[in-house]
Amino acid sequence: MDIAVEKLLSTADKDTAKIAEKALEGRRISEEEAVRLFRTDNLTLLGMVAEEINRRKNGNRAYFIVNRQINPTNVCMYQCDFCAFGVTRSDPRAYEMTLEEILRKVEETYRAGGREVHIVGGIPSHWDYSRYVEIVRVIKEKFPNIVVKAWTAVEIHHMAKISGKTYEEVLLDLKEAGLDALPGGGAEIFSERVRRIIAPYKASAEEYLEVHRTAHRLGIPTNATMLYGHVETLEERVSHMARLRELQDETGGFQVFIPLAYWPEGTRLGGRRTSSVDDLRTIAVSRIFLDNFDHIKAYWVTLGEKIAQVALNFGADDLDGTIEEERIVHAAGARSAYGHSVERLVSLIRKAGKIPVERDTFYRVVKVYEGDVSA
Ligand code: V47
Ligand code: SF4
Repeated sequence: MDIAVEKLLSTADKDTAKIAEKALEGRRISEEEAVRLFRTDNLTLLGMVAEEINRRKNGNRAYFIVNRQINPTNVCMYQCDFCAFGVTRSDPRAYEMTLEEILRKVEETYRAGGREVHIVGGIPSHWDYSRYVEIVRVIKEKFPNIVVKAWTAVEIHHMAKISGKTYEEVLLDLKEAGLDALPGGGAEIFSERVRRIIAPYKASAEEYLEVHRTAHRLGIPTNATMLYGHVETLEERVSHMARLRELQDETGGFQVFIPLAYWPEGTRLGGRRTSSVDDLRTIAVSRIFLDNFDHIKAYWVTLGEKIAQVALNFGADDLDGTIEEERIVHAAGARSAYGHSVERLVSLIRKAGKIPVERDTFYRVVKVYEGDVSA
């Protein structure tokens, strides 16, 4: 064990030290212990324990990907109260991209050395099933080397509803068209109580988990998210992570966990931004609790670049990617850039004291940026 961690453990309160030692011995902590970690005032110890666990999994490396987010439309029938991105069709801000517009964006990404397009959007009531499948098919036909990470579990659930197909049939259609992976969006918080307040109309927790379970069975890897910092309790955060940990035990199909800090501007739900301390606690507790997840993402869009750098020393090992054009969280007031160059991401990671590693969607190494950590 790191000497600094050992020293901190000897000065920490007994309760926190006991849970920390258990985690450092590689034993799984309970939901109740995770809540106690959330409540500890010893943020330094929490961060050091999470980082020690991260280093055992990922060494001194931190990952990023050259990718692009494409949101084909912001028209959405669900109107979740925490979301400032989804609008009605008659809203002056409403847009829908044509297939040609989408392809132009993929081409730009491809020419810039991009490896992944991450496609999610609103859910318009007038789109038919074939449109979702066609978007994937056309991209893959023109750019077979680009990984298509597309459609959240909420979108898959919606496709099943409008087509009368099962999740398995929908996912097989998409896979045949060229789908490679599912992003983690739409999870929000699994608690029924919270879902009724913030997102009463879209897919339930059970439906989200069943879509991911089915994808894993079909060999489609997926990501998992948690939107925190609105009306949920710490117990509800931990219970959310527990359901993901349980499914991961069953399938092993999740690649990464992504805590998403809530941004309130322009939303019906309103409220306040999360504090940086809460952001770092959430990263650290998730790293400690989710012992069967290899990666924790410090999503620079919601955290901001500086806290994302600190998070890389609080248990996270991935920054996401260049993104190019983030719209969902920026609609709710995020102050981070819309996208970053590779040089900027490499510099952010180096200045956080880590070795930058460009990865693909599946965490295979593309390029290791050895060299001066202070550059
Ligand atoms: O599901 C919506 C969130 C998600 C707000 O899988 C908000 O690699 C903060 O899931 N404040 C979509 N967040 C984004 C997402 C994602 C992002 C990056 C990588 C991956 C991945 C997935 O954005 C939604 C929702 O949870 N969101 N509104 C808001 N006001
Ligand atoms: Fe629509 Fe997704 Fe926004 Fe909910 S979070 S309103 S489903 S775009």
